[in-house]
Amino acid sequence: MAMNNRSAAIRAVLALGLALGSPLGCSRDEKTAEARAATIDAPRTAPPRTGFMETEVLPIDRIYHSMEGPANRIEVAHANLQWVTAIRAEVIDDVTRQKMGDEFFCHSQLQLLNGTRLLVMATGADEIRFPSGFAMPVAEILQGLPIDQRALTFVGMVLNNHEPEIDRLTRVRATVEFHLDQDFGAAPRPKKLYPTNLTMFVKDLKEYDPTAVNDDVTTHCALVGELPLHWMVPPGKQKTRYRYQDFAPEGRVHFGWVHMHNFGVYMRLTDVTTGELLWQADVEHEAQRDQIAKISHYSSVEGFLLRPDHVYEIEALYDNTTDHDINAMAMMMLYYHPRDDVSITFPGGTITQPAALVR
Ligand SMILES: [Cu+2]
Repeated sequence: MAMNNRSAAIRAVLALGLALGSPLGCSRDEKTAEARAATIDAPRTAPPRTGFMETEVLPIDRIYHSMEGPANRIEVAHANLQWVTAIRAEVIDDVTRQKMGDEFFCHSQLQLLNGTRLLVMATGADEIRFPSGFAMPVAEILQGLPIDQRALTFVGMVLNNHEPEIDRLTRVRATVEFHLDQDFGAAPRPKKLYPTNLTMFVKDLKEYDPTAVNDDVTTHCALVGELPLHWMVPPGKQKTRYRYQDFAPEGRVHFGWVHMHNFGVYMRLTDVTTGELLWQADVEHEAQRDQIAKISHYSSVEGFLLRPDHVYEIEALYDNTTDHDINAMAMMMLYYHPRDDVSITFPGGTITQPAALVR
């Protein structure tokens, strides 16, 4: 995901809304003692605060395919993002301020200066909403970094696959939902979620060795750029797989989504050590044109276990129903709660590397 450099003009546009809920208080009602006891243990459910952030203007005046569109990065204020529970991104028309179609949205993210993408949204997955009782401690993650690294940026990229005769000024806007720590009073805090990602890597077709081929999987692909994470799919079906181990501390995954391009069918995650299929994201396409409508996500209070001593495998299926090559990616974003509620920070600059543990 190549981006513009960090904008020299730092523009903090995070507007902080006020909590809408009434303060938590005691009410003299008819509840039984038992019901009251249950209420005391429940986490506070006051509605979250909301904030907004927007890129600079991004003109769309021709076809831009995935990863090719205009993009912009701004710095956002992060001190109040103490417990982020949801974020949603959309492309808006800068003149009318109205939301445009999802087909103009490529991706958007909240990112650290070292490149770590904390919260990412992309085509077909424009909203992250953690299950109840979970949140990302964004401000705390920033506090765990060296002082010159404590900046949070917001990136948005637009695209246009369908309208060659277009001329519009757009922006990517995100709405973030969060709580201040003080909002919880004496109540328990949410369980902390941290990001990790599993990217599909392929081998360059130039080094193809037919003796090492597994017949149900494509191991070598024509690369789009230098990196083996963006490749071409010839007409027909193509399945790729990649294995990971020790990519995150032990914990449980409670939210996940995947990024695929048009003609993606599914991406799935298997615990090879136990043989268990942990989850599968299915891609829905629009009926009338080549456009992802929606990609299913994973969200669970129960979650599934990640262990550093287990081997995990991602598998992606594409079905290119056109008569020409198309380009592809497959990336799985997972949000996990570390065992023993340890705090995680990301000094290393990439979230595919094991993160540093801070107790
Ligand atoms: Cu992509």
